[in-house]
Amino acid sequence: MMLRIVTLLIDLLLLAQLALAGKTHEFNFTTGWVARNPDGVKERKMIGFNGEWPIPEIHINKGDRLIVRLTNGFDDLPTSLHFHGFFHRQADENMNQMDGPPMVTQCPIMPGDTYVYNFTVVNQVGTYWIHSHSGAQYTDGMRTALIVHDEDEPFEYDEEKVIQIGDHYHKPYYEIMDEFLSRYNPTGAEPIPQNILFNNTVNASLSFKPDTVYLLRFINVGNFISQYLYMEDHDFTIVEVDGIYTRPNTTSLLYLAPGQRMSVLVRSHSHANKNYALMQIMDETMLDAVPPNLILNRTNHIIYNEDAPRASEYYIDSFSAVTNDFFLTPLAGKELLSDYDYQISLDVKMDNLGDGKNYAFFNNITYVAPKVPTLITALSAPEKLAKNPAIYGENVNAFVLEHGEVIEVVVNNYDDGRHPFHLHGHNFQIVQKSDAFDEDDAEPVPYNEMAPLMPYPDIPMQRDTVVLEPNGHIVLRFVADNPGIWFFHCHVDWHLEQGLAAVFVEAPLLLREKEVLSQSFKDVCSTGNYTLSGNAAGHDDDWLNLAGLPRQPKPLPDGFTLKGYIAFAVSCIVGIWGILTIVQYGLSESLQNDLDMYQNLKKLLDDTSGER
Ligand SMILES: *[C@@H]1O[C@H](CO)[C@@H](O)[C@H](O)[C@H]1NC(C)=O
Ligand SMILES: *[C@@H]1O[C@H](CO)[C@@H](O)[C@H](O)[C@H]1NC(C)=O
Ligand SMILES: *[C@@H]1O[C@H](CO)[C@@H](O)[C@H](O)[C@H]1NC(C)=O
Ligand SMILES: *[C@@H]1O[C@H](CO)[C@@H](O)[C@H](O)[C@H]1NC(C)=O
Ligand SMILES: *[C@@H]1O[C@H](CO)[C@@H](O)[C@H](O)[C@H]1NC(C)=O
Ligand SMILES: *[C@@H]1O[C@H](CO)[C@@H](O)[C@H](O)[C@H]1NC(C)=O
Ligand SMILES: *[C@@H]1O[C@H](CO)[C@@H](O)[C@H](O)[C@H]1NC(C)=O
Ligand SMILES: *[C@@H]1O[C@H](CO)[C@@H](O)[C@H](O)[C@H]1NC(C)=O
Ligand SMILES: [Cu+2]
Repeated sequence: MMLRIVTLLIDLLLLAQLALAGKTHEFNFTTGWVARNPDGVKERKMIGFNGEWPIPEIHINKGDRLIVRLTNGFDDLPTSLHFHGFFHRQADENMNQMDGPPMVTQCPIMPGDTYVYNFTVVNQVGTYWIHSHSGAQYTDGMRTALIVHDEDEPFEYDEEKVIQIGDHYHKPYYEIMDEFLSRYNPTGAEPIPQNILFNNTVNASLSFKPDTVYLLRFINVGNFISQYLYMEDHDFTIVEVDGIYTRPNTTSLLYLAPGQRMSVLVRSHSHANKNYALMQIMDETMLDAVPPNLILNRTNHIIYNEDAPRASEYYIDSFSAVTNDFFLTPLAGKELLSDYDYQISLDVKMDNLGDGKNYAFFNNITYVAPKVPTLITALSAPEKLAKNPAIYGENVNAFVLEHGEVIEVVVNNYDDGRHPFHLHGHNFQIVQKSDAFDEDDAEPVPYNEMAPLMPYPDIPMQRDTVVLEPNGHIVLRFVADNPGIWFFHCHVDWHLEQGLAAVFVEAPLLLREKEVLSQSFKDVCSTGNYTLSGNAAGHDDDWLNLAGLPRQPKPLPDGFTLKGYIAFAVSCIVGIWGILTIVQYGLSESLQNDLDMYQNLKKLLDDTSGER
């Protein structure tokens, strides 16, 4: 007995010490629109905090507490904030409610209301970022870097620079979304950005001193397009990827998809009197069509000597030397999780539903937010039902994970687009990662457990965002050691809006023991009229009654394919306007790639239907 009390006291002392060790960083942020001209081409409104944009970077140390009071300063939009890459796992309690995605782990923050994000960063270091998880708000600037410094960094450098890269649109996200998720865009062609930014500007320069080692932390904070990065006459030594230290790997060419981070060491030249180019180039294969006026690359400037001319753009022959993250090795050397206890297999498809809009699917289900945040459902359900996927609603793609299981997630791409998949609350081992199958008429190549395409790595790479290649597959493994409701989704924000998401309900019974909802959480739900108890359809009398559950639209009628739909839409117009010849000409071209055709079709439909 005595001994137990003594150990308990020692534990308490240790806990108190831990709590004292960290500093608290407090921020009060109010969202709002601010006029800016990031690319020098067009002034537009961006989403800033406290009237400021770009939003200042946040730097903290391992073990510190972060308190962000996020006030919704919009007139008419809900909001929320995600701490990308954080596990929210604390020694004594769970902090799933700090993760950010609305209707998954919290209620949306309504205009005028404030939600308090408050958690310590335990055992995580490196390069992270924060961004809105509502609508596509981060596309419009509601994002910034969050760096967790580590006293025991396993590499040395003289200076650090954080660089956010991303795509940039001239219209606000909600206007783009209306046009994108519309029956007038039946192929689901993604909105084409007008530009790419380098740390929220263009033609940027970084000053370099001779004989200096720089740590450059790159973060792709964009919505859609991945980017290549390379520097004239300098190499990059990769040392960290998504918060995971890696064995140093030297390369000349990086690739970052939205959500991904890479930190590299760059040693500057000794006798440098000239300046060099740091290039960023769009992965144009992600675009359905490349408009002639689109600038696919940007030259940024490494300045050794202010008096010397700036470098002009620097060409490379091909992108084939790009670092493949599958072959990187985490420094910690965690071995392959041998075999799995539970396998989740997800087939990615894009297709139209009966409303003519183009959606994205996992296993034929497109994510439709429930009426009650999934975390609330997990915490409020009768204990015997908390593990029943039915109560979470069929349109959230809920998978219930048992505590301690090795989970294998197989994602097969039946689409010819690239999709960077991001898992909240964990990082995962990349066990398989196929190449792209993107030649004309390529067939999807799903994962075949009996004949994997590559040898399983002994020490697989770990990260939190990984690119699924066109028609290819990825296989990921992680241990379900972090009770919570964790979103798994494509980080192309347009694709998330199309429904490319699933929800992992991890160890709900343990979660209920360790997650205590804050007053702020409850207040925000109350302002939005969200219940604190209920299944996905809002019922807490009969938990298996899902009447009124938000569901995906009905499929297109049988035999109604995309082509059929377009032909149908077109023939209606033809009937009305008798412009058969123009339309036939249009149809004889490849529909998929003919933007003009779409513009015309859209205009015709706009003109003929009074609905819009
Ligand atoms: C942030 O807001 C809280 C609550 O309104 C207030 O107590 C605190 O002083 C504010 N902090 C800063 C840094 O403005
Ligand atoms: C960036 O550089 C390009 C090419 O030199 C130039 O046309 C453009 O005006 C510059 N934009 C800004 C905002 O400096
Ligand atoms: C943040 O959380 C800590 C630990 O639960 C608590 O002591 C503190 O009062 C909280 N701060 C705010 C502003 O909610
Ligand atoms: C990038 O932008 C942030 C925020 O405006 C700024 O604090 C930082 O110094 C910039 N980084 C570089 C490398 O210029
Ligand atoms: C950059 O893009 C332009 C077209 O937008 C192209 O003419 C030029 O060759 C590209 N430069 C590099 C370095 O790829
Ligand atoms: C560096 O990465 C490449 C693939 O991008 C891989 O082939 C090589 O083995 C790696 N080298 C080391 C030392 O990790
Ligand atoms: C999706 O629907 C198709 C066609 O109805 C069917 O063949 C396929 O098995 C379904 N896939 C899954 C994973 O349910
Ligand atoms: C919540 O309900 C109240 C009373 O019915 C209503 O006045 C308010 O507009 C509702 N709020 C929201 C966000 O729907
Ligand atoms: Cu995607």
